[in-house]
Amino acid sequence: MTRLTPDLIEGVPDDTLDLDSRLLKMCGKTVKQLALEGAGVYHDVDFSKMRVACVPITSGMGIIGGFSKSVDAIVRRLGMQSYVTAGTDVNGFQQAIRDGVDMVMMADDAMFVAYNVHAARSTNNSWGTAMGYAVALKNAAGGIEGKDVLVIGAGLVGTEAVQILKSWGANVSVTDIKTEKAKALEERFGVKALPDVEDALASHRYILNAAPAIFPGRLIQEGAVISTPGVPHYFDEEGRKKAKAIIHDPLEIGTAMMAVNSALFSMEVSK
Ligand code: PYL
Repeated sequence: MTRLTPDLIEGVPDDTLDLDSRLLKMCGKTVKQLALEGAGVYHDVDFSKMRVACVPITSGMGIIGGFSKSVDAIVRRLGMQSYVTAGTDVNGFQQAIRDGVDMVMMADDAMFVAYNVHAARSTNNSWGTAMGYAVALKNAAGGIEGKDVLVIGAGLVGTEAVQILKSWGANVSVTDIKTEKAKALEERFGVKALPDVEDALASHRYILNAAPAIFPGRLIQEGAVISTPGVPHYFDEEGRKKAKAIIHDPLEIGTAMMAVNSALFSMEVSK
């Protein structure tokens, strides 16, 4: 998973991306509605009683400036109560537990989890990002069953996305510059591995791009629907003109998906 940098997430706390209005235009849903749908819930849920602590983690490459503040803001936009602990690492985790929170959110260089204290269960960001962007793609495409869908990137997010899209009845192909990684998913999940990334992209209308790659507009189909959590994120003018929708944000959709899914572990909600 590509490591975020402060400049990529600086707009998240104040939602300068205005993500909901962009998603409503492309998918007809808000971030919260997409996250609820990813958790199998098709009605609104009041999360105002959910208390969340975001714990900064200093291990490995350390704190990313603005990361905990961004997670805190995303969770608040879902209607949950949230704060960033004064302490970091185990100290911060202990503070959260002593405060009696319902959920702890924290990330090291390899894993970002939403841990539900009552259910003693967590949801991670790889699944959350894959699910969130798959739900966005399904809505922007007006349904995905029976449609040809390409997943670019056979990493942690792509591997989850392949399974999710296949479970919805899409005809899933997967491609990766490391062809053996795509082949491994073909063997594991019965999807189709395509050896050439550029050919694969040029021959698909519905795409979930989970790779840290930038693609020239000449490869984008007219009317393409591209759900793309990958960072760095960039599409040239030709690509932006040809695509019907390009769904992207640096952190919010994946974080909202994992927070909603984990919160629901300990809530009685009709599905
Ligand atoms: C979770 C993000 C989504 C994309 N890449 C992932 C990433 O950058 N992970 C590293 C997160 C480190 C956070 C740091 C802190 O500030 O607590 N340990």
